[in-house]
Amino acid sequence: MTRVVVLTGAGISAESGVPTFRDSDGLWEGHPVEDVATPEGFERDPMTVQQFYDARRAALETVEPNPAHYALARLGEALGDELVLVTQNIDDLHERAGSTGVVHMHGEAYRAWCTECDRRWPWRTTLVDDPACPGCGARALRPDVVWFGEMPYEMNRIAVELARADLFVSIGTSGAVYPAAGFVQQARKYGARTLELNLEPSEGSFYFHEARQGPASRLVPEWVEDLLASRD
Ligand code: BJW
Repeated sequence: MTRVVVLTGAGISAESGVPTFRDSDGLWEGHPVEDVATPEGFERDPMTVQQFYDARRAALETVEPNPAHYALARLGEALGDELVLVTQNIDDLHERAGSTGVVHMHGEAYRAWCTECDRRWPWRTTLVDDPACPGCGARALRPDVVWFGEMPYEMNRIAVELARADLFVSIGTSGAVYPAAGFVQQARKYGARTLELNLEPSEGSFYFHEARQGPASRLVPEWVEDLLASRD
């Protein structure tokens, strides 16, 4: 039995047309990241941040999963509970490709969080118009995503899975953001083999036993085929 933990980042959705975060100009679709992905930025200018997430939520309606998402769904079908798929992405492309039980450690674009009653709701429309919370009626909804300085979701579960993993695979992430960037070291400490699949070497590439460079739409299906063939 091989227990596999896969971590995905923005690079896996890039070929579907979802922009990554760290382009060469250091801006995130024209916004400095600290203006739109920190609680302080939201406090300072909630309308800009809500508009930014409303636009990204709407843009997700126009994109489709790519062969990398489908390959991971196929792997999930074959491995069942032996695969844990953790994503930093807030899009739902893994689910649309057929993956189940995806751990969204940085939250989800299609969810809203009421900071008044602390309940979370499926949300597909806009938040910039300050709608009332369906539970308590307060006008205190924000995107249910994890900003800098906030605690990512399901960290205890992820730590347990990294400690049990035989194989840790990181796909399409720059390794610039913690705690996800530290998962490779956690997994290695407990004896997992580690593999990076990324367009270019990430910031933490040297922590991996092996790093392959190329587009996720090619590398991920190839790796999945190899892994499934080795189990036959
Ligand atoms: C392709 C490709 C293709 C392209 N095929 N590949 C100093 C030192 C260490 C840590 C800190 C520090 N100061 C502060 C911190 C902590 C901070 C942090 O890491 N800051 C860094 C800037 C240093 N982290 C936090 O605050 C986190 N919370 C926290 O630490 O709580 C305390 C804690 C401690 C210990 C345990 C538990 C908790 C919270 C981080 C929240 C990040 N939030 C965001 C926004 C989410 C919502 C949204 O989407 O809007 O998450 S920021 C953004 O970055 C987003 C992403 O998930 C995240 C990572 O980005 P990702 O996915 O790696 O994308 P890119 O663009 O960076 O890279 C894409 C890669 O794909 C590139 O390498 C390309 O080459 C590649 N690629 N096309 C394959 N076709």
